[in-house]
Amino acid sequence: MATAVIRSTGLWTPEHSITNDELVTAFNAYVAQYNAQNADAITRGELEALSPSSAEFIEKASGIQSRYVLDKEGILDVNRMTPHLPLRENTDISILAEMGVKACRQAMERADKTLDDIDGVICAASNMQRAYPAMAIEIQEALGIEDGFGFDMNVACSSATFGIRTAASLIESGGARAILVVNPEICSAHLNWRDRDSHFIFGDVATAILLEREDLGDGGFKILGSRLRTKFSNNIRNNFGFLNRAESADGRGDLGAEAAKDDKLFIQEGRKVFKEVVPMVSDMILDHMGTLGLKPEDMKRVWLHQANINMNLLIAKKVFGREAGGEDAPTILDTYANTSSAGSIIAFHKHSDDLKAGDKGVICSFGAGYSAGSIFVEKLGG
Ligand code: CO8
Repeated sequence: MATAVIRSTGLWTPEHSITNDELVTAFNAYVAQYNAQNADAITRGELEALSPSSAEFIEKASGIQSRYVLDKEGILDVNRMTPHLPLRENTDISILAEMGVKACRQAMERADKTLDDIDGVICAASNMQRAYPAMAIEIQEALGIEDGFGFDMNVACSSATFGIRTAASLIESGGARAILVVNPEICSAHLNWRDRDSHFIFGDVATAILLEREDLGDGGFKILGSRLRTKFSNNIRNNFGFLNRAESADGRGDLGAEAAKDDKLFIQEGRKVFKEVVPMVSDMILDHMGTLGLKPEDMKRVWLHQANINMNLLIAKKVFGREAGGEDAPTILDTYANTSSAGSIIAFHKHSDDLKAGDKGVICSFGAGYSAGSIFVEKLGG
């Protein structure tokens, strides 16, 4: 059986960034406006007054200091609090595909690969822009891969690791020579920016991973083993979907109003997620490590999903069996926030060049589903 390697990665970061202070200023202006407009109902006890957010809380509870977004203005506009991403013609490239293409091109450049080297595109992300045609096929078309295939998959925050496993299987079984796994994430469009508990959590980005059969090139990271796990949980949920129109009493399908309802956006029980996911993920990594005959001291680095700094420090401590720091488990959520499936790939992209041939590490995702994936890798020479 052939061996698959991660030959390179690509990263596209939006131009605009929002600091916690900017975000909290806008949120608190909304709170003041809401409370003033509903003062009578609040006094009568019919409505609850909203509480202000705080930049100190956000950084302490999550480690996030800022986030990149596609549209800053729409999010900070107190009367909108949603990014403005104008509708494009069907003849124009869609926004998700455009982001994905940029990340793919960088991954191809870094691996010195041409379009003729690539057989497939897997678009693996939390939210697709539409049901069909597949985003992956549009990315394949925009890149110019004439003879190949593309398909979409969604495993929420674990989409990238599940995508890597899928691409590696295709390569190992002879179904493809090289595959681009691409993770365009527009988290800002399915985040409720009016919700104090979660308004600070997400950012936008696109990453790409180029996987190839080992004998077709040099360098990169050999995949030593991969493991995928899921366990159903309602603690992270988004009820937006094609049934929303049919669910509405009048069947008129006012998707605008439906989509703005809170449960049609990201909702979570953050505390429960924290408590349940930390053991699930650390046990998975340690068990997988044992199966591969590896010990904590054999591990150079863990590139973890980027949701919460405290969560990552706890997982890294369990994996290494000692206090772990930024060298062991790099953090990118301080400037990117949670970018769903792309988080662990950004960490890998930015913090893997310094590894030496033979160094080992694990890329690990976790999130909605629950879903978790671990990809153990070893740096190749060349
Ligand atoms: N400002 C000030 N105070 C606040 C704020 C705020 N913004 N928000 C809450 N508080 C208050 C609360 O009211 C509470 O007050 P009190 O103690 O008086 O009741 C206090 O702060 C503590 O609140 P919490 O218990 O909620 O705070 P936590 O310490 O638990 O921190 C976190 C909240 C940061 C959300 C934390 O629980 C966390 O990070 N949990 C893990 C979450 C996680 O990993 N989720 C994964 C989701 S990502 C994923 O799977 C991808 C989904 C698909 C992508 C979707 C894209 C949109």
